[in-house]
Amino acid sequence: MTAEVLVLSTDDGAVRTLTFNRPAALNSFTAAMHRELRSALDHAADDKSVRCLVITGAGRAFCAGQDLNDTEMGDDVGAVVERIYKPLALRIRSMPIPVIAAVNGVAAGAGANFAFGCDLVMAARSASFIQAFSKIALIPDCGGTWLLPRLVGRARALGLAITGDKLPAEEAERIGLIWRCVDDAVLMDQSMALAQRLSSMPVKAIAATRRVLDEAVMISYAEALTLEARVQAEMGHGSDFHEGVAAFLEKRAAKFSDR
Ligand code: T3D
Repeated sequence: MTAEVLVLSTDDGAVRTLTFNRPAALNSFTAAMHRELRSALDHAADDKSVRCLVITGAGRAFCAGQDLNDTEMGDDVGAVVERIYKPLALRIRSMPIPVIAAVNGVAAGAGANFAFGCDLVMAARSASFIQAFSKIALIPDCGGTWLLPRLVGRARALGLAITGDKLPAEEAERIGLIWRCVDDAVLMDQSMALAQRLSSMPVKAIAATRRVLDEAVMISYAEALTLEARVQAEMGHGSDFHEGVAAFLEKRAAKFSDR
């Protein structure tokens, strides 16, 4: 008997799509699914032909967070967060390429915060986001405590985390928690169109933009300006910068290749 693939991977040009594939359990994370996801993310990061990643879920959910039935994880919740969710949150935030979460249905617990850790979140109109942690006497993890207040401010972050109420995708877009809410029927087409567009952009500069924005919220204005100068120097030495300027001056489309 062949084992079921828990994270499907397909390529379309320079765009790789990863699909969580445990629909019967709303794509909740088991230890086995974590192993496949981590391996798939590492492969996408290492594969120079991949220039944008889309992550979505099979069936009616994006991801319902930790699988609460999975015995392989063990009882030590803190150890699971340290060993699994912390590296996952760091991995997604340090990908060398842009990452789009195409949220096709409910995203709960670590499933929601994993999506918020992606660079752009596209969500189907029927999708929703739930900070399910408080319902089981936990705190938001997978980066939620850091991401939520930065995305929507302390009042909304605390409200969402304390109540664990379901936040519809339209409302998530309205309060700035996600990039776009679109009709269910066009979620994948629009996510793929965005991914194709990003894959032809200077992805190294996109990844650097994410890194500097994340660092800038924790340092002073003067330090942020110094950081900008340092990273801009790095970008200025890239062949993408020279190609972008040359393409502009020659009135042609740029062909970016740095990663
Ligand atoms: O070690 C650690 O735990 C630390 C790490 C923590 C990170 C976390 O993510 S903690 C948060 C864990 N997630 C949750 O608490 C969410 C639990 N799920 C729900 O609250 C609901 O399922 C949803 C609101 C997401 C969706 O509700 P609904 O009514 O649309 O679907 P449902 O009927 O509840 O679920 C459908 C099936 O999926 C059902 O199985 P069944 O009865 O058909 O065999 C349900 O048990 C299963 N399922 C959904 N979420 C999970 C799950 N099974 C295991 N774990 C889940 N998280």
